[in-house]
Amino acid sequence: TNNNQSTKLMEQTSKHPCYSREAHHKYARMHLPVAPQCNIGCNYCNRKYDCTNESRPGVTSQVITPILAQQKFIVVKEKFPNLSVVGIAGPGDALANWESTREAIERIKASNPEMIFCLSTNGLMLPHYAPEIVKLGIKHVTVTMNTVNPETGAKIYQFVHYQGKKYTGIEGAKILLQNQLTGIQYLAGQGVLVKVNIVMIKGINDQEISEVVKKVKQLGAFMSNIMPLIPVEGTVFAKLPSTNMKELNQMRDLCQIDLQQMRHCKQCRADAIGLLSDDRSREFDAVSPNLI
Ligand code: CLF
Ligand code: SF4
Repeated sequence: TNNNQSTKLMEQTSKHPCYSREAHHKYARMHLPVAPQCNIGCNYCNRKYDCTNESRPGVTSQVITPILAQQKFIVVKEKFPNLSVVGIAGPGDALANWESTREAIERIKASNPEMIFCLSTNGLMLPHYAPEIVKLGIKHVTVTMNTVNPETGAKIYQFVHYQGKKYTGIEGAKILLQNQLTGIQYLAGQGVLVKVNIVMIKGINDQEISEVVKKVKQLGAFMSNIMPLIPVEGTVFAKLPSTNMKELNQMRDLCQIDLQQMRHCKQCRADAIGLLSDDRSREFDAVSPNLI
């Protein structure tokens, strides 16, 4: 029944270290870095594959196949009896590599139906894959959405690759925005708990964040997660100031009036393993040595 389903979802969510603050000291998550490609160009992104010291989204030691991901999962689950979530968060976009993302989830799900599966995406391909996401039983999806204004989007996204074409500027930003909005609304309507990640970029989108939060609340989002820009060498935004904790928390407090805020995000690597505050991924590098 619907009631049983929602009780089960609440139980699951209470064990999700990102969706539940109480869970994050108790339950571990594992990211499967099976998604190397991306279909947009964010001005803050610099994906790396061989970095062992950095901890931020987009960084992973290696990209692995779905079969290797399954093998790695078995090893990790042995070590972490408290593993509750298997997530796909890049190092590119989960949906720009849909075949690999789906295969990795299907493989693990077949023998571990109790696992919570989680996806993180820029949302561009949601109108195409959201029905499949729902059919796979995925109930936790994160969409990174930084603005509801295509002019601001044009400052954040260098390009948007969509249906075989490359779009830039406002044109690209509009396509991305439209698909994010359509996707969030569809997923929320299907009972998926959508978390919206927002990168707070001083002087670029920091004045519009509450507008983003209001909009996604209206579409049925479950919570939002405002994260500070990490200025990375070699990116367009390398020289921008980082947002400090005070500014970040003020923005979260303001947005909390509209929507539940995540406040314990650790801006994880694409291959992170363990508790949010204790990444143990380096210990498992040898498990899957094959690069693809
Ligand atoms: Fe991973 Fe993201 Fe799922 Fe969590 S991370 S795909 S929702 S299982 Fe969590 Fe890491 Fe922050 Fe992401 S702390 S970067 S919010
Ligand atoms: Fe990088 Fe993610 Fe943006 Fe793609 S969506 S360019 S992987 S930050």
